[in-house]
Amino acid sequence: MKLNVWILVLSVVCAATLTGPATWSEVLFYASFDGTRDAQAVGEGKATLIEGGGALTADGFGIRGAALRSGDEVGYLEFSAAGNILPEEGTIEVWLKPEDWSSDDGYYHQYIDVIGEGNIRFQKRADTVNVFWVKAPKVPPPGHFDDKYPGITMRGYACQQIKDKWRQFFLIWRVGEPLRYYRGGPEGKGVHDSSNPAEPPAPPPGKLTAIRIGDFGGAEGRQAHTLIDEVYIYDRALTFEEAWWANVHAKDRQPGTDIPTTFAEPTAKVVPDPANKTLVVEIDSGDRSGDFAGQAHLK
Ligand SMILES: [Ca+2]
Repeated sequence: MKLNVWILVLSVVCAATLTGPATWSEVLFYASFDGTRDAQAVGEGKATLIEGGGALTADGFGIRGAALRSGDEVGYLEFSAAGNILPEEGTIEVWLKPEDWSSDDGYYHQYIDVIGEGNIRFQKRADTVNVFWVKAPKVPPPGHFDDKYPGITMRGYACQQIKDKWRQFFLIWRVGEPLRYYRGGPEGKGVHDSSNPAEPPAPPPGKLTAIRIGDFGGAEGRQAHTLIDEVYIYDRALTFEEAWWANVHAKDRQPGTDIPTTFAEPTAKVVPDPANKTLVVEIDSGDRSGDFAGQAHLK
């Protein structure tokens, strides 16, 4: 009886955490590359073909359906930034698979480059390091990921791109806060947080004009190709738990839609722990903004 009371009380507390104002909004931009290089977008999302504009793979060669094949002599895609990305805050979610190279190939690979007055960029450096940065207008590009000066925040991460392996990346920025960087694999087992909370806060990048997606920026002599699929740009900085959900459901979510508001329902269950002669009440508040979950032990 006492146990039931506890469950009831805890459940009420958990439900109460979900009654705040909803902040969910929408996906600003989505490209599946399933039969088209155009994107589904709220802004001016049509692809502008640059240098050939990439090619579409056969259906089934993407992480889901077909993918964009980009790289040397194939080109990349350019989309308008108008309405498709917000400079102040957002998340870019993208799957990448090196077709014919691995991280130690000695070349730059520029995958996402949002250009304008400032810059939001995700690339692999020649020295195998992945870099994600947000740069203010009129600030020079960094020469190394360890460079620290006003107007730019960035982070270098051990690049784990391996030939023929899909990897998912979440590039998350909010002006005034450190960048966040999560990555996951095709097994759908969630994401790893490779962020560094000690990084300087992201500067305002100013007006952004174009979103470039592909594999470009390599030096002369590079012969590299990369498959790209399921590109989402959100109007907000995703939480770790939202990114986790997006990885787990990469292949079965409704295409182009936001993470469901119900993805984190509150739960409470009682689990016997005979070894310790204890009942454990496992609580998950469902609050994915603060990551509250815990256990209450009743003896
Ligand atoms: Ca696809």
